[in-house]
Amino acid sequence: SSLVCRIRIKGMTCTSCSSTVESGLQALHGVQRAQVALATEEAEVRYDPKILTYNQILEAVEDTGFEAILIS
Ligand code: 9UX
Repeated sequence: SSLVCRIRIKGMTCTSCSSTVESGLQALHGVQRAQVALATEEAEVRYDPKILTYNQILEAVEDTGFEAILIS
């Protein structure tokens, strides 16, 4: 089973920023798919809730140096 969450990410100013965030999310154990859109400042992440919580996903984004806020 999997869940999808959407996250607002603040502070990304170029495509390298969004690539860094996206790669970081994709490298997380339990993440099945991650897409980061620079223009909308949003990430969509499909993950296995048995392995990861959305709080851990937010923390992983913040560890890459950007502010992360859960949207849904
Ligand atoms: Mo682009 Mo982002 O030159 O931290 S990588 S601004």
